[in-house]
Amino acid sequence: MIIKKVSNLSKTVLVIAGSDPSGGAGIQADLKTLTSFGVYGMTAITALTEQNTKGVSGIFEIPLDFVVKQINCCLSDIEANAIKIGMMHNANLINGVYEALKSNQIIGNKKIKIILDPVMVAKGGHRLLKSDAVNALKTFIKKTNPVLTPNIPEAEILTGMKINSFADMKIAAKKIINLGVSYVILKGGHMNTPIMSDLLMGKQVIHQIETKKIETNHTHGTGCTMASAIAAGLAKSLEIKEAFLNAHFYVNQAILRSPRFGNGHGPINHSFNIN
Ligand code: PXL
Repeated sequence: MIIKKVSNLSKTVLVIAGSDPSGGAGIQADLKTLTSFGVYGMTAITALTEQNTKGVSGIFEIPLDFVVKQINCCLSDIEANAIKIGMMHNANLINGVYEALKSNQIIGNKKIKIILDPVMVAKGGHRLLKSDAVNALKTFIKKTNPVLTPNIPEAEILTGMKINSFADMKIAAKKIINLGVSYVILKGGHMNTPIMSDLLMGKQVIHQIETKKIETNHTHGTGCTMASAIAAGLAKSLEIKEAFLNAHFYVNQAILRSPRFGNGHGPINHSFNIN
């Protein structure tokens, strides 16, 4: 006899991002995070990277038409409750992804949130976004009104200002709102202070979480993970503040419980909450 059980999976996220074969960042981190939040993940891969915990040594760009085919085949079959976007390495790809989201009626659809992690440089310094593509990314932001999740270096590039304090973070966040985002989540992990702060800002909300900085090398993929955790929360229709608090807690705990793999910047523990 076949016993049918009720599925505990009802919400879905389409991730458009690059692959990290070492499993800590990129698409691999995204899928692990979504799974641990009980959300079904689909992927459209923009690039394959050659990397491990010691750094990125190569990038193989997937041709735009095949990235678009991946987006179309997912969205024409399975509805997405949120779209999470990570590494988009050049202007042509950024523009093509916009057109694909538009033709699938994602743009302007209030029910489907877009979470954009403006990935620019990997931990070891390898560029994941070509320097001449920053303007295309800004145009993409203006046209898609995403929830944007920059870290400090990315926020500095997007705003043209230096960020050295919590007060600077607030000024930068306001400037980023003016780029057209619906909410900005500015991650403060790059600040050299014993207390770090993550900041959520929208036109009507502002919320700051302060935590003790964990001194560790094992933080590979924290950016991708944070953005996917927020996407999971928004796919489940949580309010942005609750999605932000849950995502911050998840990343913090996953760092504390890192498996200490590899010889460089090791991965975090995406499955600490699954047993
Ligand atoms: O964390 C930024 C990032 C995003 N996407 C891919 C990556 C990295 C960092 O290494 O490899 C594919």
